Amino acid sequence: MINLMENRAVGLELLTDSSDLRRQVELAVATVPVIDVHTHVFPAEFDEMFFHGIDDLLTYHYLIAETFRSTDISHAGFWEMTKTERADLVWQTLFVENTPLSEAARGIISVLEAFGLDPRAPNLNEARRFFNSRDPGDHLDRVLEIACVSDVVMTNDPFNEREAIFLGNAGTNLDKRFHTSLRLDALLNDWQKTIRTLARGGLSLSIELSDGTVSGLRHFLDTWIVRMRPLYLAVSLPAEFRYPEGDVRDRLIREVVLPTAREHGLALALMMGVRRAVNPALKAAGDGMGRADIRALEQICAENPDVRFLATFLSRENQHELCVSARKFNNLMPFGCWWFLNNPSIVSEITRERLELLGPSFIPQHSDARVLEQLIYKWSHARVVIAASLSEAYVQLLHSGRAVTRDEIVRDVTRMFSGNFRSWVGFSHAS
Ligand code: RAT
Ligand code: ZN
Repeated sequence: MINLMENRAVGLELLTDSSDLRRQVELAVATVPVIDVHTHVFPAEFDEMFFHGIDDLLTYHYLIAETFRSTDISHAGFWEMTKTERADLVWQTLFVENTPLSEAARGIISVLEAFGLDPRAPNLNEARRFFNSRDPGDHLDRVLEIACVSDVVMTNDPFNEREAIFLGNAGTNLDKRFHTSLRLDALLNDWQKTIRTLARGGLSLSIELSDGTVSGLRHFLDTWIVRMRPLYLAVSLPAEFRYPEGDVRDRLIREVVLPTAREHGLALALMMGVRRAVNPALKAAGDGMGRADIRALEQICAENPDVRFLATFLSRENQHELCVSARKFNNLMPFGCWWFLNNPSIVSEITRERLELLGPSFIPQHSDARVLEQLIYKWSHARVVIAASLSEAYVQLLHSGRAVTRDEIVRDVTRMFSGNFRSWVGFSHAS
């Protein structure tokens, strides 16, 4: 009882010494659980989509792109190899023959370190033995515990015939820590192919979007929303995306996606600035990026004040304008430092920029993890940078004359790590 009272009193004390302040910020950022709002991680029930262990970690597309920069192997030769052979090649190239200096390579070191595995091992024997010996359930618990992640939002595509089977089967019996988001890329970026996919499932649609097609698509989404219970709808959009545009995508957004979001009270995540298949020979590692048009996002936000938008941009050049747009539209929530931005130098810059323009009213990071254990490094690396950026903001505040307490720090971090997302998508603690 006395301890509890003392603890409460400590939480209310003003932190007037900048080293104490930094320590408290580091502690809060390291220990407040985070909701990972955008990942490609799946639980074991998703079978072949459940990626985990050293071979999946090393054959991550970020590392494949880097491997091609330091070896002479042809693209064709690489894709002919088995996953085990590819993992061996990546290890040999990036970790044995070279120093793993890049962010994605250092991530592997952080994961090995978390499990006490040798980061200088000459081969993958020890790591393979270790990951193969783990009980899947215990391992998942341990990974989430080390990463201090309370909830994981998957990326779920009901337009993908294989995934739809798992999604249909998983229903509402999923591990309670995993949540769905409904991805609309197939609909909005690959309309002609998607028509053919849906036709195989018995849905006959017209390419020029007749009224019947619009209602057929609305019904398709309604059905999947009931089945999947997604926390939000999401789409990635090319750097060239313009709005209004007068093309099929524009009509699909206006007539299918936005009315669906509105009717179900779902937020729509817009992930802008990707350029798919810049180098198709690299397959999943071949996408690039470009500067997107912030005016498209502003127009969507202005036309739909009753819909909440989550937004992230892939280009560094769009980050400042995203902050400014969020100041103009309170139905816009910036989130994460996406993909090629997820490097400490850029995360630091973006986080500081967001704190300066938006205070705590944004979601600092998502992991985009594809392989379970990546949650460990993506979050430990992000936390270091977020803590430093946040400390800097509190120290500046202190110098201006306003000290904060430990409880206030925890309140702010909790808001950024889970509260903003919870209130944005209406995700309560109980669900
Ligand atoms: O970060 C990634 O792994 C990318 O390949 C994409 O998945 C991107 O995050 C996306 O969601 O489109
Ligand atoms: Zn992603």
